[in-house]
Amino acid sequence: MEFNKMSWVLAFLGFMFLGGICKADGATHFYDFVLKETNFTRLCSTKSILTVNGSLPGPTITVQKGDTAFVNVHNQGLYGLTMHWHGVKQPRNPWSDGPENITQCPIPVGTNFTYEINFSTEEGTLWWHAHSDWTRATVYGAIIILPADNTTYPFATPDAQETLILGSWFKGDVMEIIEDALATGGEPNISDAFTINGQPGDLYTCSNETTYRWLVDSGNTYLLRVINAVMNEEQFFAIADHNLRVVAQDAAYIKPITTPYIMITPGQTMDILVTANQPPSHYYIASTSFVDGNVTFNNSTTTAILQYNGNYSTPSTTPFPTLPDHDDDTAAENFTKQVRALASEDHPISVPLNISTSMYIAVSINERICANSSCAGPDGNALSASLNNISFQTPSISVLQAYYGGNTNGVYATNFPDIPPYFYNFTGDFANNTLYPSFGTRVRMINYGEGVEIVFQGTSVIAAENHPMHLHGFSFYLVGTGSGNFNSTTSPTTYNLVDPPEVNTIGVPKNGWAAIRFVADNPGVWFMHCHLERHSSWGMDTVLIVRNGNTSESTIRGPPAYMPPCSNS
Ligand SMILES: *[C@@H]1O[C@H](CO)[C@@H](O)[C@H](O)[C@H]1NC(C)=O
Ligand SMILES: *[C@@H]1O[C@H](CO)[C@@H](O)[C@H](O)[C@H]1NC(C)=O
Ligand SMILES: *[C@@H]1O[C@H](CO)[C@@H](O)[C@H](O)[C@H]1NC(C)=O
Ligand SMILES: *[C@@H]1O[C@H](CO)[C@@H](O)[C@H](O)[C@H]1NC(C)=O
Ligand SMILES: *[C@@H]1O[C@H](CO)[C@@H](O)[C@H](O)[C@H]1NC(C)=O
Ligand SMILES: *[C@@H]1O[C@H](CO)[C@@H](O)[C@H](O)[C@H]1NC(C)=O
Ligand SMILES: *[C@@H]1O[C@H](CO)[C@@H](O)[C@H](O)[C@H]1NC(C)=O
Ligand SMILES: *[C@@H]1O[C@H](CO)[C@@H](O)[C@H](O)[C@H]1NC(C)=O
Ligand SMILES: *[C@@H]1O[C@H](CO)[C@@H](O)[C@H](O)[C@H]1NC(C)=O
Ligand SMILES: *[C@@H]1O[C@H](CO)[C@@H](O)[C@H](O)[C@H]1NC(C)=O
Ligand SMILES: *[C@@H]1O[C@H](CO)[C@@H](O)[C@H](O)[C@H]1NC(C)=O
Ligand SMILES: *[C@@H]1O[C@H](CO)[C@@H](O)[C@H](O)[C@H]1NC(C)=O
Ligand SMILES: [Cu+2]
Repeated sequence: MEFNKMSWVLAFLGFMFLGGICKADGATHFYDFVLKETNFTRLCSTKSILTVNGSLPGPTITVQKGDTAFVNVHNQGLYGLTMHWHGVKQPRNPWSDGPENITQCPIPVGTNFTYEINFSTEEGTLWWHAHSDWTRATVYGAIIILPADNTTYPFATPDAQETLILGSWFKGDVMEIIEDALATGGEPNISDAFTINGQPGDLYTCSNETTYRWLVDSGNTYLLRVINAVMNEEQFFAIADHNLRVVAQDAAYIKPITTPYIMITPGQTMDILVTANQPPSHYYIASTSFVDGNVTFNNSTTTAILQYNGNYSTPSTTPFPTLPDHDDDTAAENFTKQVRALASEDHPISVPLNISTSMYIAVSINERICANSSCAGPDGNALSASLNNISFQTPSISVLQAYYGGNTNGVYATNFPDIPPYFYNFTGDFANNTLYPSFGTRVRMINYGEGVEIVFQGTSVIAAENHPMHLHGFSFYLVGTGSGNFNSTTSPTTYNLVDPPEVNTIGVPKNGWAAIRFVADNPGVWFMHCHLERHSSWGMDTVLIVRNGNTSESTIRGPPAYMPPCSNS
């Protein structure tokens, strides 16, 4: 299929006129993504899934730091949906950020929408995924951001690169799975496999012929990009007999960590140096879930094979890496506590020290009361989830459209609370009044330029577990984590304000807290949510709206000439 080059020219001109500025540096890239149903065979059966261009994972977007990419998404699927460029800050440009009915309405079937992806400070690995219901289960791919011209990696240039994307495979239809779960109020079905680059691997039935193989040359050092696109479980990941040297997380460099395994939450990306320094052979690469809550989860293990090139006899047994137990908090923490920003002269950081906006957000699983205990969740109620006891309701007109047009009535309210409604021992026996949230579309308005601190407080309501919180429009500094309740006097004394990692997704420890900081220097409408998909579906979400500053450079851009329509606008 040929796409009209004229539409690219028009999109580009629109960008020049409406965007105002066109950066002198930075190249422009154009991609066409065709969303369509495609048959895939996995786990002994064939089913039709939504893909980009028929591939799983979808196409890789490769740019250099500071570039711009235009992605024209042609929806030839069965339902409307949106796309998101996870971890790309999109300065002043929420129009292309993507979460459904937050920054845009779905792209209707049979139409196209061009996203403009503005790369700024990001360098390393990010990813893209659909951002409508559970469509991201099959609609995802890598974003590789290479150093800008005349700059290099802060380590010896690797001999070659490789990308491994961790995913979930469901035998059923993902849209039906979440619809059914929301209708009954119970837990959605767990996935049937985890995958590496779309393949379950040798430990699943009918999968060993297609196990993903990464071919390496003895002696080479590779830059391995690992992306966690799994739907509902955090992951441990390791390669047999090969240490991992982690050098970046969420497209920002860190002080190198040498480790036998990593813990990576859905939404996170890690850049890892791997040297092929073992006897030429085959070695298993494996990934399995890290879930520390009393919840049902997929406990299976996906594998790929690291296979050395050359002449040697195929080993009779392939070494398998040691992965921590599924609920091993200590192992997860041992890794994540080591992560510190590189914070070098070439890659400086700037941690906000003056905080003018503080929020303390309780993160909970809840119940929605069902008449006659008729639902399939605990106590005959429906499962739900909340931030500060507000369970987020997705509007049917985009929050951005309402905000920009000044017509917010009935779309959202600006009273998202800065503190939980009740203070109690959040990590102890939960109070009954926190079990049932209220429901609404409440956002937090933030003035341009504020120094913002958000402390996420994990709670034990229904089931304490680690939650990967993700913020759109920003990367932020993870200045502290701890167990138990956050104490506003003692906890901040433990902060790392020297070299905290600059990330876009963090695991809030089970029955613990995590503190993040950022400067609100990106005007727009920015979704904030748990990246465990079922929690987000249950309402563990909110929206931060950063107001315009006083200059054109601190003002949200105008909308592109065409935005997908909201059906009742
Ligand atoms: C996707 O497929 C379309 C139609 O075949 C093609 O024009 C486009 O270049 C493909 N995109 C990528 C990123 O491969
Ligand atoms: C997918 O498979 C189904 C059932 O096997 C078949 O009816 C359908 O035509 C296939 N679709 C495509 C696009 O090949
Ligand atoms: C994309 O959509 C625009 C307007 O929405 C339309 O003018 C154009 O023809 C479409 N292009 C393709 C290739 O479908
Ligand atoms: C990179 O360096 C070359 C040679 O020094 C110079 O001509 C070019 O302008 C530089 N490019 C950038 C983007 O700075
Ligand atoms: C896959 O497993 C089958 C059955 O155990 C075996 O016969 C076959 O050789 C295996 N294929 C590969 C590529 O390992
Ligand atoms: C785990 O959850 C189940 C219900 O989902 C409950 O019956 C059980 O008591 C819980 N176990 C613990 C240790 O909390
Ligand atoms: C994995 O989960 C299944 C249920 O889904 C359970 O039967 C099995 O015992 C679990 N295995 C391990 C090792 O936890
Ligand atoms: C975590 O680190 C501590 C101290 O370095 C060590 O004693 C412990 O064995 C580690 N635990 C795991 C599960 O790696
Ligand atoms: C988004 O809004 C549209 C109407 O514009 C509605 O059809 C759709 O269901 C909404 N999506 C969600 C996730 O609520
Ligand atoms: C909160 O509850 C936990 C678990 O019961 C307990 O260990 C902790 O001491 C309690 N904290 C306070 C401040 O009471
Ligand atoms: C909590 O409150 C609800 C509604 O008021 C009530 O039905 C339920 O029995 C209470 N549960 C406990 C454990 O107190
Ligand atoms: C915070 O810690 C201080 C010092 O240990 C203590 O006096 C205070 O009671 C704690 N505050 C809360 C809310 O637990
Ligand atoms: Cu969560």
